[in-house]
Amino acid sequence: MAFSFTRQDFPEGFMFGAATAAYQIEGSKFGKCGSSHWDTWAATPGNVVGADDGSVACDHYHRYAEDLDIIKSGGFDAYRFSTSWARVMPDGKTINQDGLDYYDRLVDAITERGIKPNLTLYHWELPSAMADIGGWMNRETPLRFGDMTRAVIERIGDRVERVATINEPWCVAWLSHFLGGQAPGLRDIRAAMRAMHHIQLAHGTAMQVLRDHGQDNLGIVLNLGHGEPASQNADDIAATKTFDAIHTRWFMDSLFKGHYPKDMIDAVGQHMPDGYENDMDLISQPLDWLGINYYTRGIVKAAPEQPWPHMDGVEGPLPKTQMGWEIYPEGLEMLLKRIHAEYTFDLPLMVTENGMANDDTIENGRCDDPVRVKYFDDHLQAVLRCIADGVPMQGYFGWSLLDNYEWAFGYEKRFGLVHVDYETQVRTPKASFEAFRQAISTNR
Ligand code: GCO
Repeated sequence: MAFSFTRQDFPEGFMFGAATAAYQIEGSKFGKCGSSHWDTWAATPGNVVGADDGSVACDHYHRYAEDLDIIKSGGFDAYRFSTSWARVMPDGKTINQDGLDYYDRLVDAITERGIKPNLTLYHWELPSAMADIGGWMNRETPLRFGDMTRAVIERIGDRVERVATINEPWCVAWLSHFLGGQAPGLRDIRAAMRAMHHIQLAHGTAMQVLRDHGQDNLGIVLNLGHGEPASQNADDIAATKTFDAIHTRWFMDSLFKGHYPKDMIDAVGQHMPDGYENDMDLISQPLDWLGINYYTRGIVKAAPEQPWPHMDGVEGPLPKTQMGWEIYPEGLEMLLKRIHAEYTFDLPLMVTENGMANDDTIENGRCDDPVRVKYFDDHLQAVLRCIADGVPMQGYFGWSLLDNYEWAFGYEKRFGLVHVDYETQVRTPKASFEAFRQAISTNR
């Protein structure tokens, strides 16, 4: 099972990487890591499949050298990882030296293998101590995130290739405070709007700390929504515009135009924190690149009988992954071309996450995942079409290096290029990993 492309089909210097996140793979019970809001949310019955948490996960805390050897064996250029705030500052403000020591060892081990460390500062690992004061509903939290940023970048900033401030602010704020799908599991428009601003303020605050520290390769990672109307009737088209405001324009307008979208402020601006307008310059300071996470499209229909946003999702007809997400590579192409044309222009773009969950099994020591090989091939062909159209694509990261803790779905959804037996922690590279190795480890 091979891809239809090789590294030679991509521009010189295009980066192929594998991505993970701290809480999903490290093992939060190791290394004096503190409690996070994921530990407590998972402990509450009904929130997470099997009430699973990240206390052990893939034991990357102890097995990172083996995992980095796997990345190297695949010919990948880069490793995207995150630093857990709960590990660096268990009480939200006091440095845990064991935590910084771990990330120091990790970055050295990455660079020793000739791999580029791509750091994400926040991938949802909020210390319980910060949750205690209201988490992203409280303006204090983004300000304290600046302190965590400073602690991390002072320790490993000299060796990382690039830094992303926040992973998926839409998930941090909307999914977690309006839809209730992730920790802290709130379903409240006022909580959501305050979090939607404060997570952007956290980005701006961290950017300032990073620039003051001389960092010059900075970005943010967004899971923008590619929404399509369920029909061409006016209500569905209007609902899709609202979907677009919540999933895409809220972030892109604030980051690149210095204001939030008027239609959303008109609808729910009364729930915004006082004085938010004063933060917009900090939020919209220049980036060096933008990361886009893409998995599938959203199909939107009007729900006028419901309160704002007056919309519902619709299940689409296309083949789906283990998550129930449609496989739709065309959406990636449309999203990247739109972002390039409307917002980013010459700013380098990266696909910082793309991949699929599949009910992978080991048969005779092998893990064949032809559906994932085709998924990656089709989405990387979409990236090639964007490049051919002049979109400055700088890299692509497969999600994920390892099967791991898939948040509210626990460990039953397998996204890895590498299969993990959670009983034995044995890693087995899948056919999709081998397809990458064949395609990208070829010397130019
Ligand atoms: C995300 C997160 C990842 C998920 C992956 C699959 O994009 O939601 O960055 O942590 O595990 O996307 O849902």
